[in-house]
Amino acid sequence: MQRAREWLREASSVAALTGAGISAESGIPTFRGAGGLWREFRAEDLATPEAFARDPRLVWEWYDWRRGLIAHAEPNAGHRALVELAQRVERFTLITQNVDGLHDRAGSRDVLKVHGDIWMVRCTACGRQTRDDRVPLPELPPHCECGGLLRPGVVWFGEPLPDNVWREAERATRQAEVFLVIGTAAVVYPAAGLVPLAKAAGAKVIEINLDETPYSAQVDCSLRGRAGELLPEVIA
Ligand code: BJW
Ligand code: ZN
Repeated sequence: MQRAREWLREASSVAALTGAGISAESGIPTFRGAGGLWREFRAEDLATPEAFARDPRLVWEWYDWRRGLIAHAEPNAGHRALVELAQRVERFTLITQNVDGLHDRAGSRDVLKVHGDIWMVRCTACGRQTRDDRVPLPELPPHCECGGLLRPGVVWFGEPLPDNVWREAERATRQAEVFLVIGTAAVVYPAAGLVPLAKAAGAKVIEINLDETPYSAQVDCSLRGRAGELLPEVIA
């Protein structure tokens, strides 16, 4: 912990990659592990273009349920610690796999959302993207003004990440002197690949997670515990 604190204090360039674990203390279920199920489905069953093609209503019911949870949740001490860190470091980039928008609501700016945003919808017919904050949605599945079926503005398995966002995430990772990996199982690629990329580019990598991950043995400092408790301590 002490070493990690010093690295962060001395660094002029820091990047952080967050996952579902940072929002767990806000009451948002994670994808994997305890509480990672919705009805009898796993994320891998629902977060795919195939699942949506087969049963758009079922997939939308899952998203509508999650949008309701998120709308009633508040950012926690972990989200807030990253806002504070950004104010102190010369160059700070926040990369998140989360679609919940809690980093924005905590006050983080220019968040790189590599898996999209649950509050955005995109028309599968005309391609129009809009924000829709309504909870619950009045119609499931929702439709566009053009009559086309709307889909959530998120990245499903087998789909490419938004190009510009991903390029920025890679660039920030290569430049980082310190790279924080927070609350992610680090099993979904290409996002998880940012961890070895940071390491190869010479960053000190600090992991914060309740459990071990595939990268725990390779990082420079692995802190075990809750993000909402450890992050405020490590930036202190
Ligand atoms: C705490 C805590 C607390 C809890 N404090 N910690 C075989 C090998 C390698 C790759 C592949 C492969 N087969 C297929 C692939 C590719 C695939 C992939 O990676 N699959 C693996 C699962 C095998 N990847 C893709 O398909 C990606 N696209 C792609 O590769 O495109 C290629 C392409 C190029 C060109 C054209 C076409 C295609 C896309 C991946 C999209 C992932 N999408 C989702 C859904 C987003 C929308 C939504 O939210 O519904 O993203 S899946 C889901 O997993 C979501 C998450 O962002 C993502 C990562 O999950 P995360 O954040 O790690 O959460 P959990 O729940 O897994 O972990 C929580 C962690 O927190 C745990 O470790 C806890 O211990 C910890 N924790 N409480 C601290 N309080
Ligand atoms: Zn349309």
